[in-house]
Amino acid sequence: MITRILGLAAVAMLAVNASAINDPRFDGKPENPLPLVQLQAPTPAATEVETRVWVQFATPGGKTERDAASNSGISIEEVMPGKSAGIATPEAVERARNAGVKILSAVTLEQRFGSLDFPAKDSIYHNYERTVKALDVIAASAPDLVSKFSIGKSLQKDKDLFGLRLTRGAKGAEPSKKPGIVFFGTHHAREHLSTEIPLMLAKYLVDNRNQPEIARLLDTRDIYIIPMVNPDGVEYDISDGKYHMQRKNMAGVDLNRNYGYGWGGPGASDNPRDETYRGPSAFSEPETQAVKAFVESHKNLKVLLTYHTFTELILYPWGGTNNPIDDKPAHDAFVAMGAEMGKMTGYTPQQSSALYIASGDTCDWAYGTHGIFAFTFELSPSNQWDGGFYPGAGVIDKVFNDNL
Ligand code: 0X9
Ligand code: ZN
Repeated sequence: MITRILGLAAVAMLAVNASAINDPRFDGKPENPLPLVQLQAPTPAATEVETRVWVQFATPGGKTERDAASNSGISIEEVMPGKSAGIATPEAVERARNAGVKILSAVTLEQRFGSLDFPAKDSIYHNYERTVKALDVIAASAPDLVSKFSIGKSLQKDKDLFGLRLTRGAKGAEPSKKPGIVFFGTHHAREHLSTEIPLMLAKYLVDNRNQPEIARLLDTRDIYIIPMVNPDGVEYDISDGKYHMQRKNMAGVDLNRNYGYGWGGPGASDNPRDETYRGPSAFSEPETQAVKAFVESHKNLKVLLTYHTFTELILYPWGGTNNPIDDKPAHDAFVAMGAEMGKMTGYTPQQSSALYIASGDTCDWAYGTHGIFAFTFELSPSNQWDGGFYPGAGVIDKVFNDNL
């Protein structure tokens, strides 16, 4: 059923950007102005049909419209002056429109991203099997420093959520007395770069273990690296030689709305069809349950970093409320750490909710429940035109060095 055909004027809003020419996904051809899609409502018989759209909306009030879009179930992926864009079901677009958000354009994912074929040169990215092998190789290369462990199984039960523990003088995953840090990758399936960066970090630490600064870190810190929290989603995203733009786990839950602090609040949908579906209850998913159990059993964790893509941001709590953290020393520590890491990376530090309000994310829970200094890193690229979720293999080394 056609619910609405968007106004033609919106076509003009989609200017061709020259940088798209350099984007491997566009086969060297600049992007043509995009047609507007007819928004399809789902029919029960057509659940397999891809009806999600890439939607652009106006943000004359900035965060006001971003929050309204987030509250309507749009997963916001790109924030620009005066407008933002993301992925949404047709119903979420309609809800946003009804909430007063001006929709500038909506095109099918295929129209926006092409056929999503997995480019041969992206085969350097790690799927689940290659990730596990890489962890094995790193662990075997330094048995005195590295232990591989599992925090639990994914929803589809056949995949362990593996991680590496790097420290001198302790084995397995049992916490030590040293202050701990944990790095997570790929809560969101399509954000493949967020697997690569923590994986490369593990290898870098091992390869450079004799450099004085690294040796000091391995001596005095307990470092946990869990590069793929949502392996079922990752495997689905790259199945059949195509990208599927998968965000959620295979139960259709946005794992970054499923954490237990402020769960059910704003910016997280209660509609299972939406990109930002929070799940039936807090920690309903095996993947978030595994993270919870890991964090709860590692009281030495002081810092958590969770990698996402994209837009080159460093985000800290709160995400579920616009209020800043009450505890002034903690707030100031977040600001100082964000500023320092911003200088290192070139990324912009800010409170999560300043981007858009969203409840149930990893960091609100890690800090709110456990007092851990928790940051979401939105890796490169800085915008959709430079590749979005699928920026190609060529960016990996630079992004790693930026984040080192
Ligand atoms: O929306 C998210 O889950 C994260 N962005 S992403 O594009 N990778 O999906 C950002 C989470 C930051 N937290 C809040 N804004 N609350
Ligand atoms: Zn993400």
